[in-house]
Amino acid sequence: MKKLASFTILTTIAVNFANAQDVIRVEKLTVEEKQKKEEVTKKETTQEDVKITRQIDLGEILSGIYPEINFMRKASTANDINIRGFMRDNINVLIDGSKIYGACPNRMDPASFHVSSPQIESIQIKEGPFDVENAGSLAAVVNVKTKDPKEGVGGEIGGTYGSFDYRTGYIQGNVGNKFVKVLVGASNQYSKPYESGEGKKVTEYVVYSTPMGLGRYKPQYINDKAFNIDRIWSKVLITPNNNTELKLSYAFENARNVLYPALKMDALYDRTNRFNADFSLKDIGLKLSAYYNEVKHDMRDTFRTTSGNLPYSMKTYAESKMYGVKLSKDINIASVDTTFGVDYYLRNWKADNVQMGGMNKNFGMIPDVDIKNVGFFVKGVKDIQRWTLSAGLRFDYTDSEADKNAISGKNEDFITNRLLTNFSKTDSYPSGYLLAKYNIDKKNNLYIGFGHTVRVPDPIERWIVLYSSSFPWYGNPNLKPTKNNEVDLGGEFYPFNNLGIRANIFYSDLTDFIYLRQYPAGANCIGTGNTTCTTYQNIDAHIYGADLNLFYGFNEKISLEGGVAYQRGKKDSGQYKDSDLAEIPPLKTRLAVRYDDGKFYGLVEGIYQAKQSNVDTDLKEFETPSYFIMNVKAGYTYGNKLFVGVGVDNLFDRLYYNYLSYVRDPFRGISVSGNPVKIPEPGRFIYANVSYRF
Ligand SMILES: [Cu+2]
Repeated sequence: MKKLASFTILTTIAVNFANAQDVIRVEKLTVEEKQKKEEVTKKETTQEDVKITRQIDLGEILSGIYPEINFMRKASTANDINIRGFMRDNINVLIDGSKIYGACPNRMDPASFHVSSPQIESIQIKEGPFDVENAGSLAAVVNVKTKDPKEGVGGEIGGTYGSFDYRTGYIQGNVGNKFVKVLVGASNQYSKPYESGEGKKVTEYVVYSTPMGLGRYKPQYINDKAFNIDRIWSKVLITPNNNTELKLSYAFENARNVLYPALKMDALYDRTNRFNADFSLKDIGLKLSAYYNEVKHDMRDTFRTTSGNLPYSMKTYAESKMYGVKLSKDINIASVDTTFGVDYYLRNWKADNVQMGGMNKNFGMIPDVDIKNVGFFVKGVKDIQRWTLSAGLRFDYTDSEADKNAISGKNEDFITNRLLTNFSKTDSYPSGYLLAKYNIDKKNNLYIGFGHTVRVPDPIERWIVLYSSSFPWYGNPNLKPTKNNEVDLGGEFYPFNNLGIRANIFYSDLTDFIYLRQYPAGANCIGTGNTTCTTYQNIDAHIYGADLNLFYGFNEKISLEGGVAYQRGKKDSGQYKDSDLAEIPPLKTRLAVRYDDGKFYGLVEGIYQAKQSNVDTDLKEFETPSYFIMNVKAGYTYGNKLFVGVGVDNLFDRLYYNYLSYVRDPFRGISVSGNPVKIPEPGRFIYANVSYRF
């Protein structure tokens, strides 16, 4: 029982990953901890090991562990993460501390898509408004840390084979001595479109009405590729002495033929280059990092009937670029562990759209927008008897500018109709938090925290322009940044040595929340008749919720894990008929029994998600029924070198839908009946993982 107590009490959910010894650690840091000193306790209570999964994408993996995390289903991969009801730029997703943004205006390539599981060392999730080290962490921050090279010579080769011709393969090698270490890896991930629980290909659900008739996949693409992704990555670690560290990394990703049944186009390619440089002097707590990343994205309706005999009828080409630097320094002032920092980033985003096979050139769909941000932050942690007190403060200055001259063709109508009058905007704002944790004893604790966070409107929300005769879509340059005032309360409790409970509740009061606004065409928009215009508005809203996770150890080998989360969102201002906020996932629960003796591993889990009837009918959201599915998995580790795992997701082959299974306006496909085209989740999915370390 002693082993159990010092073990990952609450939440060791070994979802499978490639290698028994080489799992991905997922850490949830709800409360700011005193650095270093409390590291050990933190890991005990908040770490999840991801051991065996289909490894399809981060959204699915995280949503399988934490009930308060959900994902938006648009394709077989590349799912967007939703944390406690917050999505898109309302949460910050970082790779090695660097900001990265997808290029696609329809979020085909969210930040979390630009890193794959064999590259990942650990994932840190901080829910709530408690991050001042990064600009724009409105409601949560997720930092994906990639693997560092190690000393010695070694490597790993592995792969997954599964239903619907899903296959991944990867190899990575490592060589290094005390002074310099190098890691290089490569992978491929491929799949055909999956089948739902009723045995239909996901591509067959795509039947939507278009002005020309019906839009669907051409017969030859119904069972062709769903995605084919190549990745390479490399990292060099130089340590001239124990105190100094220089890390340089580069990664490339080429995703081809990614089908997005929930959208009207598919990605022909999505190419990413990521560079990171990190320098640190440990004795004086100095860190300097710089990064650059770029994504080039080409999407078309080539695989759909809407393209007819043309190579495509509509196409968008988009590019996103990020440049960033950050300098931080740890100082102990009057026994308070303090960190000061300054950071800068430049985010550039542009997109051009063409329609009618190239006849209508809607250039400047995202008009070459630059967002430049400078931020200063300070944070500190101090222990006073049983209390751990922490606080952070940040100040940001942001300059956002669009290039009016990038807008041409029919898109100029938005300028002539005076819907877009303003092409530059500056915002400056403070943010910060206060947290108090009361340590009842070594393990039991309670905390309360308050945070005020801000995020600037993204380039789409302020400046997108997309001419269309039926759904013109344009940004609102006068949008104000969204402000979140949030209170979080929670704790960790161990009533018995073998029972752990972690619970959190939060209430988020949102001012100037950025929300879609739709209205019929008229004097205030382009188009006539049945045209619906889509833009953005600031509204006041609130989101609240709770989650609870528990762990019970029957003995050292068998344990029970349970989790439940609920969140609700309401509008408080703006012109609305329906006060429910869109895209808020319903109640989700998870219960699992696990066996783990170090060699054999087995897990049976049940996931239930309730019906969602709190939908925003103003944005034409629809109710989604509840579902219950079961997953099983088992693995065996041989001699610490070979790992073999097998799993079956959705064991009973249920047909079910994630509530976030269709795109809210303006880009969704509407079926002939007028309902949105919803994308079902995969049916029974059988897979096997093998990995070997050398
Ligand atoms: Cu796209």
